[in-house]
Amino acid sequence: MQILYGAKGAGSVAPQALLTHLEVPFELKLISFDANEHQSEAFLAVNPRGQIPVLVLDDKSVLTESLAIMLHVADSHLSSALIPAPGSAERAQVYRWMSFTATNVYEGLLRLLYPDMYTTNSDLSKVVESADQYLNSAFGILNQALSKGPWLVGGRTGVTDIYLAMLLTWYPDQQRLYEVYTNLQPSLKQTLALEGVTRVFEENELI
Ligand SMILES: N[C@@H](CCC(=O)N[C@@H](CS)C(=O)NCC(=O)O)C(=O)O
Repeated sequence: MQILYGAKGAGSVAPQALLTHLEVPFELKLISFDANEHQSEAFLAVNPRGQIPVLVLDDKSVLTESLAIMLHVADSHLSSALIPAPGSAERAQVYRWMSFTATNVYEGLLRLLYPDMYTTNSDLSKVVESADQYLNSAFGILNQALSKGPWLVGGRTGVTDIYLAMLLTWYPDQQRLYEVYTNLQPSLKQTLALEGVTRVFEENELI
């Protein structure tokens, strides 16, 4: 059985929601950042980067990086219609928006929420300020992309939307986020309507 290493409310939520929605059997192994388990010898042997999520596949190979995990799981269930066919123009858009959200939104949120990781200066305010600007620019672009309907690709909710939903719920000022970028909340709601997804987000206390 596949093993998903994760932490409550953290980057494992999107893979957990995807696997749950697809009814893929998996074991969830939660690690505690408070107890520094991500820096333990045992966990570093799994992911030397000391980060979650990690998916250990049935053949025991280790897959790190949330983007890779999401695409691999969706690819393994092409009939679910959560990801368009390889080589199609729509699949290209999945690559575009998964990369965009992983590199702009995920990374921007890490800077916003954990500014101490990005500076040696005791004044964290500049890191926070620039991260917020960076994120808002990305949210504006996503808001525009969602103007045609509450999904990023292909006229239906898919793997990119599940990934985005996790990231949206991390932004500290949820009220402002959805007031300013009015297409984001309809996208989140559509994604939460997928079977099993609301339960995972609730268990992780993201909603
Ligand atoms: N690029 C990685 C980022 C993963 C990441 O930053 N995970 C966080 C939790 S959301 C983590 O494990 N942080 C612990 C650390 O960086 O020491 C991915 O997309 O999977």
